[in-house]
Amino acid sequence: MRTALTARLGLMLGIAFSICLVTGVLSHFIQHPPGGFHWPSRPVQLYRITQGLHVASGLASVPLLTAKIWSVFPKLFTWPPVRGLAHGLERAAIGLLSAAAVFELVTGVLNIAYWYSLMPFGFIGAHYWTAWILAGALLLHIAAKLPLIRAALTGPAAPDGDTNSTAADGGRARRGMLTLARAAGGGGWTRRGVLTLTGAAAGAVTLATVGQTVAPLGRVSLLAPRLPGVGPQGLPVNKTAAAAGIVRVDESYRLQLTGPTGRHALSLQDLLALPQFAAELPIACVEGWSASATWSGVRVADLLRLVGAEDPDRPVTVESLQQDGPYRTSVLEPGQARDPLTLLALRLGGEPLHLDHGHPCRLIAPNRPGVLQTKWVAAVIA
Ligand SMILES: Nc1nc2c(c(=O)[nH]1)N[C@H]1C(S)=C(S)[C@@H](COP(=O)(O)O)O[C@H]1N2
Ligand SMILES: [Mo]
Repeated sequence: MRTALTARLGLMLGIAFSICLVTGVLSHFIQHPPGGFHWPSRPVQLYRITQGLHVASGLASVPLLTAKIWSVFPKLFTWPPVRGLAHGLERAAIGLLSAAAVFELVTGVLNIAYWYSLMPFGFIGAHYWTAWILAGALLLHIAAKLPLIRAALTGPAAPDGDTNSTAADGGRARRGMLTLARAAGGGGWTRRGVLTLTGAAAGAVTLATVGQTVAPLGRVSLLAPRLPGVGPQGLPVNKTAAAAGIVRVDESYRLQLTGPTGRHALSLQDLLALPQFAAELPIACVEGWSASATWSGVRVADLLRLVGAEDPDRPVTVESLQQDGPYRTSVLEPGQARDPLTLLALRLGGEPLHLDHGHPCRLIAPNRPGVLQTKWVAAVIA
């Protein structure tokens, strides 16, 4: 039963990893766009969905990977460890695959939990490049095991699960493996039992965390570090004003607006005197949570018109009062900058912005990662 079990777990894990890879690479490209890559400003909720899938599929993979490694555990001790070049390469790919998979899941969970102190390396680069190593090793592994996988998923269930053993395995390896398989807990467990338990564990992990994005499930999401609705003005805060070094914003505040036909320095009163628009838009944080809110303020497109930046190909840079830190500036693609829902928000839920949410004003745009929704905006440059 073991090979069939391993193949089924592998299939589930392959699906979860594929969703995780595609949504993760997409998120990376949106934040670090390679030449020629464009991300539209609609549908409004698209990034929220892709990033929610990234986090959910990654977390559901934790019990799947645990069960998969458990199911092949005895094979780690087969003898001899390497039988020729092809077999040696195949085993090296499995070693790389397991190490990369464990690394991705551990760093992903640490990221969601904000435990950066446990990662003495750049999280973004390490998590991104290891994903490609994982994808490569996974393809090699699937190619090497294809005949076996096909037999295990389609053929009749083998009574003892050693369809993997060929005559070349030799009696000793085979007996050793079977003994270890039983010792490692293989005996007494049916395939259905293990699959049910693993599925239940994956479901429990999902329920315990998905509330950080799906608000009605917040009550059962005991493991979610952030919940929609919890925070100042009913919205979580990712970086507080104090953490960003913003102590106080006073009457002397001016938004510096720069474009082809000139510069303006706008006070908060000036901004409030411009036409105000409302938009229901989510903050979709790459660290796993998302929450929708009602924002109102000035359209960025209207500000651009004030300084002659109507040119639809002109990108826009937004800078924060924050002095340093990777997220003190962000760039709006030309189309996103001119979307009527893209606001310099002055209000949240009808009240002036809380300092932690970016008072006196913050960027909020549709279909955009949270890290690019710059708070405490000091300058808009087109
Ligand atoms: N200036 C500045 N803006 C920022 C950040 C930051 O560190 N500095 N963090 C971003 C991140 S990671 C997120 S998820 C959102 C969260 O907005 P909120 O704290 O108002 O919910 O703000 C973004 N804006
Ligand atoms: Mo974020």
